[in-house]
Amino acid sequence: MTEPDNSLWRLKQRYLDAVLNGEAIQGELIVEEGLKQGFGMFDIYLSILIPTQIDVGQAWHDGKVGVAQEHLATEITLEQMNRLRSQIVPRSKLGFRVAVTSVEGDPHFIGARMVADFFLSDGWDVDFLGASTPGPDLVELVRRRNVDLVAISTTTADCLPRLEWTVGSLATLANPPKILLGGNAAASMVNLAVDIGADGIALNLQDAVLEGRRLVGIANEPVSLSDHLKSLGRKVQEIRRDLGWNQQQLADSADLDRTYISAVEHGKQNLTLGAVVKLADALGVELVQLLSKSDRR
Ligand code: B12
Repeated sequence: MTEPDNSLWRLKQRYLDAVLNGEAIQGELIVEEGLKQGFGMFDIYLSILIPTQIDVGQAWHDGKVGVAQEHLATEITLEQMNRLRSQIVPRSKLGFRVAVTSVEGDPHFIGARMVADFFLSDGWDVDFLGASTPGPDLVELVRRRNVDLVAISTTTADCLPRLEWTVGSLATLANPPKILLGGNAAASMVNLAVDIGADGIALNLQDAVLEGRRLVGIANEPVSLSDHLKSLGRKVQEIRRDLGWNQQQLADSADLDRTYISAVEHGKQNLTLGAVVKLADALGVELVQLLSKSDRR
């Protein structure tokens, strides 16, 4: 597949090289460059940090990089996440508390940390507990802090028995929280949530927050104009990439300026209806597909 002017993709490739070479400062500069280009924290998580972690994991799995190199790369990414998190400006407080952790026995916590960051930015009070919280301690904390939602990440399948125990124990609390599952092992088992008595499962960061909201009953909050524009921008970019087009090709086809397309894709352009129609026509999709609230196509 061609990856023409896709600047995020290029940043990701450079970031991957940097972390694999252990160049922390270079990694930071690339993230900084992304921010200067107008990408937000979420673009950087979704299009740079996550794909990099997956590629690092693959390289490790294939024996191309050693454990120490993987650890170094992962630490650089955690450092960038810490930096990006410090810049989060949460939406107004929702008044709901979520506790996020990986299941007992599971040392993977980067996915859980990202989920926690998405909740933070959505206005939740977030208790991030890190990796491998012992089940009984988690239950006690949830009881004591009146947690509304517990989000548990499970990456390796051998932790599933402990996940089941934890979910079962949380359900016995006098004021039981809603329980949301996620992570590689959870995601590979379609009926897992139902089977073990959890309330929901989500496969990615955006759906984690949507599902969390739905579970505690705040799913139907009005979406701000800025969120609509970001969502529309993401869809335009996704469909354009699927077509293998660069921004100039889309601009030509829609009879719009390339800088306009760039602003749209970054969620920074308050489009006229006429421009949305032109974009939908050029991309060959129905208008409603660009305007619907869901990120899924
Ligand atoms: C970094 C890493 C580690 C680090 C973890 C460091 C840390 N602080 O987290 C360390 C070195 C500790 C580690 C250890 C091991 N690892 Co490891 N690790 C990885 C690696 C390279 C990256 C993980 C990562 O950060 N991914 C990026 C995040 C963002 O992705 P994610 O976790 O999937 O999260 C996304 C979604 O799943 C979802 N999500 C995640 N959590 C949640 C939670 C909720 C509630 C929701 C809604 C959504 C959600 O949102 C995220 C964004 O989309 C992966 C490779 C890979 N492909 O992922 C292997 C990988 C996960 N590890 C693997 C393995 C096998 C291990 C070990 C067992 C290896 C060993 N033989 O020792 C050990 C575990 C030992 C143990 N005690 O159990 C396998 C897992 C295979 C499997 N499914 O069983 C992988 C896939 C590598 C591979 N290809 O074989 N690992």
